[in-house]
Amino acid sequence: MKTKQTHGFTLIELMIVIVIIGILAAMALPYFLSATVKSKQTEAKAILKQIYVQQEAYRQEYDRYFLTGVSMDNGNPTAFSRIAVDLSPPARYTYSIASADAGVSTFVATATVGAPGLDDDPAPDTWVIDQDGVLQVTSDDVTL
Ligand SMILES: [Ca+2]
Repeated sequence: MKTKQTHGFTLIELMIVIVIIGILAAMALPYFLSATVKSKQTEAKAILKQIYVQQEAYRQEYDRYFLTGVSMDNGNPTAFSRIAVDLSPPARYTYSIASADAGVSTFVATATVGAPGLDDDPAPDTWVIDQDGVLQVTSDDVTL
């Protein structure tokens, strides 16, 4: 004699699984978004470190740091080619170099992201590196 068996899941069981998956996805999404923003920040960190290394080389030769009043961005990717730092568009950040003493012994290179921030909010993301190679974030789009 054959008995009739039911296979598969009931609608209630499927609904419970869908709700659990939804809760897990909602919990993971903020971590995923901050991880993508952090990965986008690697552009600024890498180029600022490159600027620092090339500034030290420039200073060895000319006894001062390289300065220009021009920013390096997608519209002007070769503004820093004098110190062999070029931008390959599309870049997310705009880079500038300033000094408190006309480049004699100090400089600060700044990378600022354009609107609308890295994660599509209006928060800016700004990194700086100085003549001592100290790299810091002054406005972090991950936490803003
Ligand atoms: Ca943000």
